[in-house]
Amino acid sequence: SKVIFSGIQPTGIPHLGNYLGALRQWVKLQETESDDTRLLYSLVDLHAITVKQDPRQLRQWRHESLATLLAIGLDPARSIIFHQSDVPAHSELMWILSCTASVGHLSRMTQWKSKLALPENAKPLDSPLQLGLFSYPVLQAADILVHQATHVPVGEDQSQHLEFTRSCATGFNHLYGDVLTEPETILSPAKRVMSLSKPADKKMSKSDTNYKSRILITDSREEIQRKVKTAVTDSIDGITFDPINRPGIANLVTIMQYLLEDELITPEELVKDIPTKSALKDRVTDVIDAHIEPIRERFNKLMSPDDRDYLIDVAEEGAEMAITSAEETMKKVRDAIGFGSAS
Ligand code: AQP
Repeated sequence: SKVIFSGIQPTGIPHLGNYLGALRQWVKLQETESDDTRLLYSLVDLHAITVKQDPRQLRQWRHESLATLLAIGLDPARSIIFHQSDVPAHSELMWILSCTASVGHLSRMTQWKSKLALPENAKPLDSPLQLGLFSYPVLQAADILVHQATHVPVGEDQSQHLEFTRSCATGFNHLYGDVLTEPETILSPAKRVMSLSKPADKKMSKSDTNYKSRILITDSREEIQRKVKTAVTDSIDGITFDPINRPGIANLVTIMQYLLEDELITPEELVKDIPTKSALKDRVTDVIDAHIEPIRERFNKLMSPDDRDYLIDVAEEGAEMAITSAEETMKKVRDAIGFGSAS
């Protein structure tokens, strides 16, 4: 049967890129998948520490990130929602996979290079690189394979890692027999939402030092308005949809289109009656605000002291179910390798 797994780093409140590229898809799968599909969504805190974190801040982010997952509509009665570090099997399988994973393949991954702002052709030994930042795709492979996921909904930036995950599964199966499942990638239509300050070449990102480059899914109307107002556009008169020559305008229009989710309206039609940049920005602000207002309200309620214990219970129950799911796989893995007594 089907198993869907995905994760998000608890490194701040998710932005519209995370939401449109991944999180909204998670909620939709909850609505469209039949009851026998297992859904697992993880707050991948072990990934968060590949860069320096302040422990108090990380604890706060873990709590807030769980609240955002519930605020967007994930239902703990349907989906297994858990903190990755509560399920030690993820780390155990990572070690096992790293005994067969290829360093050559890992060094072709582009994400550690972009986190260190290195050129694409940089090699691990040329850089001040921590082992964890280099090898975290192996942990990501373990996250997915430990639950025998068949499908993984992610944004386009993760496609390369999914390819690597499949190679980890084949590498293991080649040595030890057919134990691990090769997962398929599910890309949402909003593959890559761009930064509001560098729309031509940077994706919207949590770690961008310019907080105005991203809209958080809990931002107030005023914050949305302020950020959209300062979004970089161009000096061409009027509004046209032209992603190559007008990336700033195109990014705002596609954000609006993804949020409206009306397949019958093309971006060209959307901009047809909008005369000026300021009119476009007003319209975009309205659309974003209308969409995230209920999320923001549920988030604020979940963050109140009254709901603290509820969130702790959700995390505990999620961890328990995720441990059971992971153990089903780990029994087979340990058995295939020769650990434990023969069954
Ligand atoms: N700009 C984006 N457009 C579409 N999808 C995106 N995702 C991230 N940015 C965009 C998708 O969101 C999911 C969770 O992301 P994550 O927090 O685990 O990792 P990330 O890609 O590292 O997110 P950020 O915001 O860019 O964080 P930093 O700045 O730390 O790198 C993933 O499915 C991702 O594809």
